[in-house]
Amino acid sequence: MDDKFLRVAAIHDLSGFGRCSISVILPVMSAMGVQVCPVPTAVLSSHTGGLGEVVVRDLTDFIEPCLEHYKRLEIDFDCIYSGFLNSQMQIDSCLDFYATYPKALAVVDPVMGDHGKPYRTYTPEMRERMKELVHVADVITPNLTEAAMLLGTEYSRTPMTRSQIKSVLARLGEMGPKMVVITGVEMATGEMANVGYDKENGSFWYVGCDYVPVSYPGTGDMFAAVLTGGLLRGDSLPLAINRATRFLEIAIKTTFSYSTDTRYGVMFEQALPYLMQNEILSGFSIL
Ligand code: PXL
Repeated sequence: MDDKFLRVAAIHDLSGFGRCSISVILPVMSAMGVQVCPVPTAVLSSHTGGLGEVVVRDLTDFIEPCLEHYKRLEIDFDCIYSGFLNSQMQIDSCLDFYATYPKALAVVDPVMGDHGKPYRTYTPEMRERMKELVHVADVITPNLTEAAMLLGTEYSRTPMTRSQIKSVLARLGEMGPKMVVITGVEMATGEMANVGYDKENGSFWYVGCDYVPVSYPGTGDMFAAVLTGGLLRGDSLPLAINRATRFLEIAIKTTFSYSTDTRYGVMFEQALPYLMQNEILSGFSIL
């Protein structure tokens, strides 16, 4: 009976304070009617974005036995979704998860950095090996920093033309995934956008969003969670990007209106009912 409903294994960290990773993925996907089974890669007192000395407990030795337990239970997953990883060995464990459930939607959020810089804990070896996860993924959701790391190009803050971002999407598609979504792209027109590429039908998509002059941690996690929930519920790629973009826009603008400390993350809790409406959207266009 329970198997009729959508179930996701989310291989990500659990950060207590600051609204990122499992702390946002769980409520967001639950609101979308999707069951999340967290597979924590580490437990942290907060995210690592400027909140001082963080208390961390690595869980590298937890992931593989966790997978073994799920195999013994003979439960199935509709999606395996990996995000923030805490060691190189965890990349092997993620590869094992993807290989064990070949029919599941393989979502890889290649969390590695932001604003042109790698996160402190992401070693050059881990960044190199992230390509192995991208290779087996159905869907990847890098920001522009992560896209540059994957492609081995220089990160540039210069706004992009439509043809430039299409080329980035297509080159990431050549690395393996069927769908590529890049978040937080500043366009030469001055607009901010999230863009996508569906390799199977060769389509490129554009969803613009209102610019807010601050940046919050965890927005990439929240975006990937809504996108994944949407795809699992049957959204086309542009519909899912549109849904994730609108949700983030509501949550970010609400937060900005309160002038809170940006390190505390996005006040998305009041916006969760939006995800329950399963509204049909049309705010996307061809890229
Ligand atoms: O949102 C990405 C993320 C996830 N997990 C941890 C982080 C960050 C970004 O800073 O520190 C622990």
